[in-house]
Amino acid sequence: MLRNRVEKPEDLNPAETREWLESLDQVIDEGGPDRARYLLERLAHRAASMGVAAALSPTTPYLNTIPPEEEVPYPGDRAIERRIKSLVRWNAVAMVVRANKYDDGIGGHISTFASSATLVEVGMNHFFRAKIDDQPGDLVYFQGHASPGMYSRAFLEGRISEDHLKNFRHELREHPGLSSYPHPWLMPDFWQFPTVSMGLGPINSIYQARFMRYLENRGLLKKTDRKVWAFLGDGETDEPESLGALRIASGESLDNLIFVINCNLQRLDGPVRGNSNVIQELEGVFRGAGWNVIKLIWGSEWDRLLANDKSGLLIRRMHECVDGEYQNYKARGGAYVRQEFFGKYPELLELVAGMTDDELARLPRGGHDPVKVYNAYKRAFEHTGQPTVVLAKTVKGYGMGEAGEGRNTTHQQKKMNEQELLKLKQRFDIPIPDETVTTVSFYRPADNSPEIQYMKDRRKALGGYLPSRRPAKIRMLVPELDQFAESLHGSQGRPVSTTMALVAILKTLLKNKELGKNVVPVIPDEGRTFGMESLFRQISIYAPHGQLYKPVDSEQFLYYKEARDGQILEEGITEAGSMASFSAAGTAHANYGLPMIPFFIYYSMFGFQRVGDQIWAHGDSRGRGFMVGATAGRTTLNGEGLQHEDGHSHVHASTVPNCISYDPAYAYELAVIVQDGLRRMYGEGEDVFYYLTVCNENYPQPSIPDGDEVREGILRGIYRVAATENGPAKVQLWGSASMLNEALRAQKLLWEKFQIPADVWSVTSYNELRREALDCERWNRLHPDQAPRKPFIQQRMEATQGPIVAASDYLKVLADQLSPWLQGRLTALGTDGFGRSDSRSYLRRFFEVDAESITTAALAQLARWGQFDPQRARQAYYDLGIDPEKKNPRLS
Ligand SMILES: Cc1ncc(C[n+]2csc(CCOP(=O)(O)OP(=O)(O)O)c2C)c(N)n1
Ligand SMILES: [Mg+2]
Repeated sequence: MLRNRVEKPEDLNPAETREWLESLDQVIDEGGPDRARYLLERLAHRAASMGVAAALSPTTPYLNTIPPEEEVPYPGDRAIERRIKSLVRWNAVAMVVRANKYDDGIGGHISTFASSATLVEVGMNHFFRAKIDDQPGDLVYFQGHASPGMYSRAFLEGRISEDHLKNFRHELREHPGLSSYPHPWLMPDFWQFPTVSMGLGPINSIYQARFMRYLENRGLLKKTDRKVWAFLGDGETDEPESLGALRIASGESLDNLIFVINCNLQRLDGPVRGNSNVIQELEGVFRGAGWNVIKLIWGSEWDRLLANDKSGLLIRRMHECVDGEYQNYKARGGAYVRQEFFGKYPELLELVAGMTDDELARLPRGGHDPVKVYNAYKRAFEHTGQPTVVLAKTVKGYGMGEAGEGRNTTHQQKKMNEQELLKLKQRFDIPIPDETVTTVSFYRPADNSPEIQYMKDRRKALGGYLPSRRPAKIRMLVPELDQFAESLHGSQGRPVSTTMALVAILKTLLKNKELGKNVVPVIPDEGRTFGMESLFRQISIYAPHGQLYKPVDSEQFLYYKEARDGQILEEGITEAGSMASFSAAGTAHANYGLPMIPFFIYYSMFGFQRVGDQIWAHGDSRGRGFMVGATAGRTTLNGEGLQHEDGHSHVHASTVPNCISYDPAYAYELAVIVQDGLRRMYGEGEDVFYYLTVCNENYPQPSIPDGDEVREGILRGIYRVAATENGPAKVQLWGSASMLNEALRAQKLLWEKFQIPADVWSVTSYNELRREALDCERWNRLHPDQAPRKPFIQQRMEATQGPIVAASDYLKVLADQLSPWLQGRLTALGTDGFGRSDSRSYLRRFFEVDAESITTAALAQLARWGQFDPQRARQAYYDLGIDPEKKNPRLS
């Protein structure tokens, strides 16, 4: 059955039913709704214990949650607010229509904001508070493609100019432009949250509300009644990210979170749930997940009809219709509504006999009725103990009439002709001259007009304008490098992995007086895998309700400790949730004025390729912090095989412009990188974030060689770790992370078996080397008359000789990125192909990145260069146990 309602069974004993209902009425009258709810719950329990399954439905009738008698009067001036809203509507439409008139196909959306204007305006005039004094205000996630509405309002508020509006989607011209969607990267003083990739707003807002509580519970932020509001599309709820984290919000009693779902019943191609009813479906989902649900379906004019309908048929008819039909009622006009909706029952036709077709067409939906919206928001705001969702029924393309109201094509409607625009003006009584309409001009009343004054006064009362991004200037005193002594001075022969080294660095930071409390470890259920369990006890796991049980390992010193002020965000198995926490923490300087330092430590395979879109959004958000891909490297994570062994995250990382990535081999490299990262992000306030891979292979960690050159090389991406002792090097061997050990072993093999001297280099970041080389090249291209700049990689390699063989645990393309600056010297070895379950030595042989493969590759290159006998080079494969005819790992 497609309909998501439970069909009502036949009433076998109406008199008995009536008695029960009357008793309930009496309870509500005498004891109030809470008492009634209590009794119903008791009844449901009793019924369940007697085998009456699912006695209560997850949905309530298709009516407004708040009955008219419980509504409070509207606190604002409705007439002036309507005029303001009409002006906002007009300029939003004009912006898109103009943009496409002068630049066909530039895009933009009209119909989405048309449907959500009242939802946004009521919030802007009465609820959304900006930062007041040092108190951060509400955080509002606006629906991304409703951006014209936000720009239009900002224009009326006097925050952006007419030039801005004219240059909507013209960001690159001489005048200031407006970005298509909310992008803090592009408009850093305006947008806070990049929401336009559907699903990211919802999940990020949940974790934002959670992080707000985390800061409060840890005593870092004063507790206030500030809220996180998130506007979602109903189609957007199909994204797994939208609904996948509802549990977090209810489980942690996030009554600081309010979702407003704009249920215009349509998405891009057509109806969201043509055959059923999206509001009922969402009600069931949210109620089941423990949220407070406020349905806002019918506008005030329906109250009278409902009150006058003694037959009960109106509610029945409301239930019978599916969303596809509701869409028709708005697209096809009043006569159609009379015939198809009310016409089903003579009693209902009678009910609306005194109404004109026009009045029937205009019977408003709840989301377009300011009184209803105000009441829903007020109740949501006051609700405690649970997050709230407001399910607001609206019309997509509201007011666009034949140009798009309720039409399947409306989402992409970007043009309206003069007649359609004039109708729009009439429809909303937009207070603008006709000429403004015909020329599709923008319109802003004078500063001292009642409309502008009202808008400004309301925003002033609510603390200022929104959206508005105001990052705190970050100038933290970051620890000097010598504070990481443990990492710098080697492990004295003890085998230690870079994961352990990272944990040691983290512990050092946690103890730091200046910034220890700002560190936010974020772990998706892999703490033990990475040897971090000692932190559980040391700094505790965040649990807003504390630890309500005696942990099973409580007898042990390092037990699983949860606490209300715990510092670790132990997320459970959700990389998406963890990434959302990482972003909330990494942007805390902008949203709360607090420079938090997140370390998101996870299985590297489940990072970039799993939550890449969120990482991209983190970059857009100008987020800071360290992402740490642990158990990295396709051949270094042995045993786990195809779906676990990451050999490409660094390639992904290279695509995010402000993500700085490193693949370090040694503990001291990590210390240098983390210290410099802290300096750049938290000392200097740079808008970058870091991606580090760490591995679980244990080997002795050397101490840092002397000299500034080493530190510089680590940070810029390459430095020499072992010069040959055996005469001038004929080959250059590059290794990264665990592969550096293979390169060192190859150096030995080359000398001992073939008397070829080689230098060995640690490449900490191919990505950074390439970026710098590209920057130089670009500068040279733009300045042909000046002495060319030399990329760092060329500076380092020009005085060396022989072929270069690079071995990494990642795709060959990672090293190949540097080929343009190496005059054909480079042979890249890497791990292209699906991983396998086996031990490291087999994996490295399979992918041809082990010492023997490096050695033979070097000999093969020397042979091609005429510096080594080709027959000997071929024989070397057999001598070193490699079958040159072995299968290609790329697709075997
Ligand atoms: C992840 C993702 N997929 C696809 C899109 C393209 N897209 C933009 S808006 C839209 C339809 C949105 O429908 P809905 O969420 O119901 O919002 P409405 O415009 O109806 O308010 C789509 C498919 C996107 N922005 N993000
Ligand atoms: Mg929609």
